[in-house]
Amino acid sequence: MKNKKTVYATMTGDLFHRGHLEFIKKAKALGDALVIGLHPDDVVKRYKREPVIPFKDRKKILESIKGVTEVVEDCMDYRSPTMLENLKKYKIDIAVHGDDWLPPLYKEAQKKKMCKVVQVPTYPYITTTKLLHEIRKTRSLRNLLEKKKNIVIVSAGDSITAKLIEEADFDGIWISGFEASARLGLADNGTITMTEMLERTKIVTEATSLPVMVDVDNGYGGIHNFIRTVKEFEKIGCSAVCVEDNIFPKQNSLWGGKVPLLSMKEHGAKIRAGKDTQKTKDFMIVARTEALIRGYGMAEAIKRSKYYADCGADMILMHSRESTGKEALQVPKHWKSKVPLVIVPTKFPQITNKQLFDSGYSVIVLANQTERVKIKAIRDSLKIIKKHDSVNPIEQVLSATLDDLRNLTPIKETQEIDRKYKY
Ligand code: SPV
Ligand code: MG
Repeated sequence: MKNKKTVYATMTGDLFHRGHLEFIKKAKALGDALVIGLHPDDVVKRYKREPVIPFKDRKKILESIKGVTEVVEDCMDYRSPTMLENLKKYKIDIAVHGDDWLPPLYKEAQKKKMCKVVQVPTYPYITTTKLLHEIRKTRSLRNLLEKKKNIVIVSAGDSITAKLIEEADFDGIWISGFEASARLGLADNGTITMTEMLERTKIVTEATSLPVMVDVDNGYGGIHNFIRTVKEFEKIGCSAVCVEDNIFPKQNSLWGGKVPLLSMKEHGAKIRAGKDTQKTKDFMIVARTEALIRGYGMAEAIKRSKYYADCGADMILMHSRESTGKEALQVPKHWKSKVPLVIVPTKFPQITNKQLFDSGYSVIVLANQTERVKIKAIRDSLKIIKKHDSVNPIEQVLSATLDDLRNLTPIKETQEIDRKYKY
């Protein structure tokens, strides 16, 4: 009994797959008994995401795997039982972890000489994150809307922001024409081209598995331009495009007074053409009217939206900038159709998402907050660096770590490829 070795491995074990199985085999081969320290749901949520499979089911699955002696709760160091408590309690000889990285608690156990720490090669072909990525790729905004009534999508124009939005568990991504134009040094007045938006959108669709809705302004011209827009954005895996009834050149909706709008019939024709063009049934066209923004009144906004819905629009956005939010909250009361309503609450941030959903909206677009917080953070940081003539003060507080930045690149995937194609 004395010479028997007990091995300990921590695990999330979510969406059990071949990688877990291979890891368990390798861990068991190191000793005679294998204790799995399984992370409860609240713990997983703190360092990763809400697990798909609840703790008690993950535990049952693991207990039924050959080679697993016991499955115990391991709360890392968030609460008891901590990993280090378990190492003592179960008289662990060897703690085992994949060789992709070593968590700080394993390092601590090693340092305190609580047990031996061994790293085994990770199975390179699958991870739960990859599985989720694949599943979500097939998850369209349309599917999501059927399952979940209240959707919040957030703007991203680069892969880091997109990944952070996914990490923060939002439902989807908005590619903002305003932001994209600003990044190119352009005003939001239709100067940006369709291909420039497409390039930026590709980066985001590659980086995340969330549904992506693209602000395609007025479709970059007439019907033919919009047909091409629908073809191109659907091809790269977008879930939806949002097209507004602005004439060319457009003006940003958040400023300026009454300007002429495209005729309702012409915008409707664009939508019909777009719907006839899309290849998959899941792709959505959001028809946006600027009638409220440009002072044409609620009746005109409703009339136009009804017409656009009759032309096949999958969702309606009656854009509002009235700063008390009353106008926006009124819109659903006037909307008798089942076609879902989208809202962009930029100018009335005091109205909560709950209030907007309760009033009848289905989709909330947070159209530029991620970009605006960056501006402020960069500006503040630069002031501090200038003042102290050193980066040290921001390293301590404001800055993400280098590892943080590196982990927002596909570093693991790159390592897997290097391993797979070793020559
Ligand atoms: C955008 O984000 O580009 C939008 C929303 O279209 S707004 O800026 O309010 O027009
Ligand atoms: Mg826009």
